[in-house]
Amino acid sequence: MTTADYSVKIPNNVSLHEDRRLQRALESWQPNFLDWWQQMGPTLPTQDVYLRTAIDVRGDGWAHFGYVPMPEYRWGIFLADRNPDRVIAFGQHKGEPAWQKVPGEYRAELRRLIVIQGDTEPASVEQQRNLGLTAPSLYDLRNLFQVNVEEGRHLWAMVYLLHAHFGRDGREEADELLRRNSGSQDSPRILGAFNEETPDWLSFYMFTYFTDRDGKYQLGTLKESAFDPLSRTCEFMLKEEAHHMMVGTTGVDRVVERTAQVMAENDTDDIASHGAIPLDIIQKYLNFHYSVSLDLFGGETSTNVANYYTAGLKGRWMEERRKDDHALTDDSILVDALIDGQIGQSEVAALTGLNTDLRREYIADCEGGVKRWNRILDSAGLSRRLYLPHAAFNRRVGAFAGIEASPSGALISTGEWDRRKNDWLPTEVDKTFVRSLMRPVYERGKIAAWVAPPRNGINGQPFDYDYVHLA
Ligand code: BYC
Repeated sequence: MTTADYSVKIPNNVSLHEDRRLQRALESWQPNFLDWWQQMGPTLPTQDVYLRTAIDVRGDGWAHFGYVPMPEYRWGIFLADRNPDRVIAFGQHKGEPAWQKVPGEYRAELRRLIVIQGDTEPASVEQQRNLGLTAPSLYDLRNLFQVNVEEGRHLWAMVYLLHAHFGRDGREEADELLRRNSGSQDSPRILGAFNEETPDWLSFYMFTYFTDRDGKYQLGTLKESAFDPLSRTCEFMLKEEAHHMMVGTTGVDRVVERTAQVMAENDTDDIASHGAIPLDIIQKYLNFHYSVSLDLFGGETSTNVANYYTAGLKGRWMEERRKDDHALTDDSILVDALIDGQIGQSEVAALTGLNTDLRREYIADCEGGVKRWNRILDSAGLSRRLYLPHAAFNRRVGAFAGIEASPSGALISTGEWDRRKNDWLPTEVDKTFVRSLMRPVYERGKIAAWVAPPRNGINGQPFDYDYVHLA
């Protein structure tokens, strides 16, 4: 079944009505979710928003556009089509049929992976809840809300798995996903980056570029999972994720474009007084979001990831395209490490280095963004360039958690870090300046002065379309 049934309380393409117990359990979670959305979701009141809703997982069905009052958005459960012949592609169960049920021996690990994934989704909605109050255009406002409702749906995706496959402890975990909150002292979100603030739109574009991109890569590895319902859920989530990538990539493009334009027009780097964001501040935001996102991949070496892989729970990015034995028991990999107190590399078993493997794929992808942004600077006739800081810079997880390094990768003392970190990471003054530019522009076809308009609208609509009707 691919078409979603929208005549029921919880739209779904998983024949929920055939399992009354599960249906009732999810229906009793639903009001808690809606309460959470009411309390922790977007704060700007709206009448309706031009949103995409999935009605079918195939063809164009997943991208059905129309005006929707936000509280009436139909969050549902959608899994990509099942391939009845699917076999496990890696690890010790390679070649066996994919699992439709959770094997008892892997229950705790699978639950942990699903909970960590699920925890990030509502966290990002919480982080972004006030951004509507300062949206630079109706187009951006609509994109923000699209990202928010889809993160809400991704939470539903994980909660469905917890309810359907993990019994009572799954239901308890689903409740906990609504209880933890981003930045909370008592019950914070699980991963570091999801407790940081997203207080302005430059942070939002950087977050959707760098942190959502971690989501793309992690979902890509879970899509390989031997546990077929997880794989099918992630496959569908990845389709929606592409829009979030677009928001980040073109968002940073547009900030850089406007900055470059104002720099070129005024022949100066010092453009704050002209109402645009100086390149130095853009670089500092990039340094911050990139480094906290690198932390999301876990340690350079990890026995957790080795066990996940061997068990078939979490694969590699593009597992099936890799030309090796998909077991990796005899292979090795060079990973970043501290060697005699110096930044270097060491050779470890390929299995324990799998977080590094994924992080490398991610870094190569991030380099694509920097190239784009530098092309924009180049076309404006400017010689300045943006760059990705070294992997050892500002790390709190993994091999470099205990040391300090400059963006170019020089090992430095804590004293030097304290003296120089304001040159590399956004300061309170930088953040206050960026916030001072964040005044809402809600008029059709208008845009704030610190960001260029997009090249294309949404779903073939023009930029000046009335994407959002405010309350
Ligand atoms: N913060 O063995 P290690 C997304 C913990 S984003 C705090 O190296 P492992 C999205 C770790 O849990 C994608 N703690 O880690 C984006 C472990 O704890 P225990 C989210 C951290 O397990 C934007 C200990 O440190 N999905 O979808 O190999 C908007 C030792 O670590 C952090 C996933 O992450 C951290 N950054 O790898 C919306 C996929 N890093 O076991 C959505 C599921 C590590 O000692 N998660 N720790 O208590 C995983 O695959 C893995 O758990 C991790 C960590 C990649 C997160």
